[in-house]
Amino acid sequence: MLFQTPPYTLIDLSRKNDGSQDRAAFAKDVAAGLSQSPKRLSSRYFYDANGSRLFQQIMALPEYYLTRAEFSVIQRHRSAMVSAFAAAGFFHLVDLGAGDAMKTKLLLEELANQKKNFDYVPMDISGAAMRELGDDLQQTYPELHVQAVVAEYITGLKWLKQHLTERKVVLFLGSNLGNFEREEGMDFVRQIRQHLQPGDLFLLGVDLAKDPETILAAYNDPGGVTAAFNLNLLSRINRELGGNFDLEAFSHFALYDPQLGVMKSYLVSRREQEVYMEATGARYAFAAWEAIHTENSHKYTLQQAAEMGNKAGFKLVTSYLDENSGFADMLFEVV
Ligand code: AVJ
Repeated sequence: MLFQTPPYTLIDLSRKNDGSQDRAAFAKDVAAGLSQSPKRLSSRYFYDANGSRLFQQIMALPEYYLTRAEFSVIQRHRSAMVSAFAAAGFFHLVDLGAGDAMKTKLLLEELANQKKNFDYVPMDISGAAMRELGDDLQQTYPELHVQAVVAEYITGLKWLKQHLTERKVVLFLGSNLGNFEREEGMDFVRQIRQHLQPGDLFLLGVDLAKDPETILAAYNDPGGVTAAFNLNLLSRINRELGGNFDLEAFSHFALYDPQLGVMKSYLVSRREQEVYMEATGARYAFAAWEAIHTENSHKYTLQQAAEMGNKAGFKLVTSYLDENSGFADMLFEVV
């Protein structure tokens, strides 16, 4: 579907209907995850309206260094980034999981100042986010050509390959790769490569391995915002699937494995209990202190991330770092 709202275009490739398909898929995933041992729920379900608001609050926490670190990477290096992006003339700036594009706006500002020739293609699963961003950019940069795409990553990449023929610079910022398992992450970088052409660029935001205490604190804030974010998954199941989770009977627990470089989050059942879900008409039993795994946030070394890019068919151009060398935006070129 295509809505022309000059000068920005909204391309909606999301599964529409009445949302019942999405609800059924959600119910199926939750039922499977709660029936298996060990129990798990996917972090992709964190982001309903409430979860997105809580994630915004996380980004503002002093402990959650990632957002500020990447902001600083871009602030320090945006002039060089923009020169690299525009080295071969016109390009499509593609922003995977753009959200409110808080960090990308620094690049847009620099691109506008340097009068570079490009258009902007933000992609996100949230239609609301893309409409807000489109309206917002229309105000700030009335001259900028924006094509906002509402889609899941792979659908968006396919659309890109089919519809945009000129040079592309793809951004995948915010350590969003971290939620994938190592193998899945590798696979995803390969997918990105397969939807690009030689000469195209890929900028990957990577949270680097660092002091385990620093990492742990970012996912275990004393004010309990991260706990609320994690527990929202259970509230969402209550709201959308007719669950009867008692939120008082579960606690957020986070741990970092410094050898695997992975931050893991859990919801721990504080007592033996049963939870009922209307959507499946089934009950799910929890032993006392049984945990549900809800999220992985993988951390990489520069070497690991470079190797991943190389294996996928990219060549590392350069790594832009923040002042503490804790976060990298790594620029890859398709070979
Ligand atoms: C949005 C996936 C980058 O893993 O750091 C923040 C999500 N989870 N606190 C991350 C998150 C708990 C975040 N990402």
